Amino acid sequence: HAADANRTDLMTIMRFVLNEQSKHPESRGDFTILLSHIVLGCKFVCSAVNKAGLAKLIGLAGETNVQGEEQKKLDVLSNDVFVKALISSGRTCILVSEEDEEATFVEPSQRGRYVVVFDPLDGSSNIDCGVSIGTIFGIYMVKHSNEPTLDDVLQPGENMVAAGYCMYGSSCTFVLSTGVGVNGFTLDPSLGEFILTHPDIKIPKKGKIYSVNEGNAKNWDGPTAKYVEKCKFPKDGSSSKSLRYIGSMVADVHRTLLYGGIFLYPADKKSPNGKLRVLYEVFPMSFLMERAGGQAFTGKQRALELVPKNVHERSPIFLGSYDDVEEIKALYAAEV
Ligand code: AHM
Ligand code: MG
Repeated sequence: HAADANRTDLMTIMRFVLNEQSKHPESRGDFTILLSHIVLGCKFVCSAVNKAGLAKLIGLAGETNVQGEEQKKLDVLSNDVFVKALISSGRTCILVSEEDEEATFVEPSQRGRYVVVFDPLDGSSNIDCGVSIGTIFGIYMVKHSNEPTLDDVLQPGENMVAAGYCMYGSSCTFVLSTGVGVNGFTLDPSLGEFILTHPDIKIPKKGKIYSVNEGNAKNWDGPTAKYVEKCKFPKDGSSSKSLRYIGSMVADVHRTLLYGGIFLYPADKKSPNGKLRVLYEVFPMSFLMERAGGQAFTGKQRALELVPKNVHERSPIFLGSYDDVEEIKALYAAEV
């Protein structure tokens, strides 16, 4: 379908989620309210990210704000906004953020049924040069709502009820799965609304791109090294793959989801568990990949079956097109 420039029937993200919820008569609208607070956080971060370069230039010109304090760092600012938005939604009971050492337990008067794990601003090494960064989140339902404990957070990824990310790039894109299918929304800045632009995203079954930090190659394990060698020098007559690596997980995964291919953050000798965090990086992205028809593998098991033992645990991850992940699984299986 050609895009209709005069479209008058706008499917906003809130309308979309309300529609989905109306299919579940037992739903009380709590999820929609929670999501509206996450969306607000993303809009705030989007606007802050867009102004960041400017604020910096003004700072360089010798300006400080009225209190004479330095600008709050963007990742700290984003975290503050999300924590406050999530608590004030009245629908959360535990929050785990990459920025906070400990999980936050919401006090009983503001407590709800959802656990939210998130990385408020991932890819921070890319902030200062204006490269795409993003927010990643996953949502669980609390198991024992009267007395929430860490046990409610340390659940396998397959228990998530929803996951998504927002990418602050050349446009601001919000990708969400509430369990069935994956949908993408683009912020219309003049409306301040996310509009459905990528309905029912399906990742191509096989891709032509691999995405990995090859600077770590000397420390890779056998299967990872073999796989990447195969991407460059295929022996089965297929053409070699292209390499794309932004170093910003949201951007690398977003491209993988739309164009197909594989994203790897493998184990290496220096970091035996890789770099990426299970709860708020590996799980949400694995959840989206599976819902879009792809796969996510840790080198040992299906990523979503992992049971984390602590909130900031890391895991190696290989995710993307079904057939491409199948190949890396076969190489690990041949190892043992
Ligand atoms: P961060 O949470 O400190 O920003 O690190 C996470 C980022 C991911 O976005 C990205 O996939 C990865 O780090 C890149 O790591 P590397 O620079 O080692 O390739
Ligand atoms: Mg991160």
